[in-house]
Amino acid sequence: MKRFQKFATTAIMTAFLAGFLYQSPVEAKSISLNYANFPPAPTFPCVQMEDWKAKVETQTQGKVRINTFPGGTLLGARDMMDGVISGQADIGCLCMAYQPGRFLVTNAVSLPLGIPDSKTGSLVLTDLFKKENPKAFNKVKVLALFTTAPANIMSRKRVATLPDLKGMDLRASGGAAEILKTWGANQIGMPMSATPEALQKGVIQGLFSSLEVMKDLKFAEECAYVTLTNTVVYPFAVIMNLDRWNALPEDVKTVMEGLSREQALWTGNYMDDHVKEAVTWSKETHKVEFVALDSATSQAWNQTLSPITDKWIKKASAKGFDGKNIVDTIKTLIQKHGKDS
Ligand code: DTR
Repeated sequence: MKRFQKFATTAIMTAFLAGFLYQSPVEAKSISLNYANFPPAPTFPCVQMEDWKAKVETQTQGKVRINTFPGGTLLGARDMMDGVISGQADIGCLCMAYQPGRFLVTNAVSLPLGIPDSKTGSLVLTDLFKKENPKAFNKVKVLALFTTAPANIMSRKRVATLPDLKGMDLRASGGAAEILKTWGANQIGMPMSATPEALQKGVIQGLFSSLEVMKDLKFAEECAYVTLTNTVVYPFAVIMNLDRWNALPEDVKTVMEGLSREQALWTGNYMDDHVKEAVTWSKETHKVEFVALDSATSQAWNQTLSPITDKWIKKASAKGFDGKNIVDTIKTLIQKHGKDS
């Protein structure tokens, strides 16, 4: 009996140890990363996040698992950069317009320079970043960059002239905010995630942004009018904590780096198609009126904007950047990528 007990104890111990030491190959190598996003799940930054996640998980054959946190559940819009630097999240989605002073160089794509769509904007931003390698991103790894489609006015009241805009409480951030101020609106800054409530409560009468939110955030229910200005884009970055990046195996880094340009293109195309879909949906479902400015009016509106770029060049130069060169680079890149479309 004693002998049997000894045998059983040894067998159990061996099984326990084997279980302890053995992990399936996938488990042994599995890397888990938390990805924070600030707006709700149906919006384009979260759609991009899910696409990136699926591609990373497939291309690393399950070696990496990405846990996604939409809707500000892990980090809010303005906490994104510092939250990723400090490791509260491993990866985060950053809208640079919410901190225009901090991301001066990359926010230059928000100047009124005529970026025609999200695909062009995303490729321009990706190439600008590669060329300038801005210091503002020294403490993170940048995994992907993209922009929205150009901004238009979504409002409760019809806007067809500059006097219509005078004093209207409209929400915009960064470069787009400068434009609204120039046109005489009462610009109010807040992240997109705070906008649905502000609109419902009447704190704002509309917003200036890309039009996919008419559908994704149901702004078509509140804004009966859209004035087509097709003015500026908002730049975004997917950023990763530097220690977590440095600790990744080389093959995983290669997969993520390989997705950088692909994501600029994918997101650009997704956004441009989705804007068209949102416009059709808004007209059909909510009878939204789309106000097109005639060419003389649109020229007059655009003419008011040229001092914005000059002012930005002066500001950037005062901070030690070659502002004129950055603007010229963006113009050249718009020509280059605008032709690819
Ligand atoms: N236009 C910026 C960025 C933006 C456009 N669409 C979305 C959707 C969700 C979050 C941000 C954005 C803005 O208005 O904030």
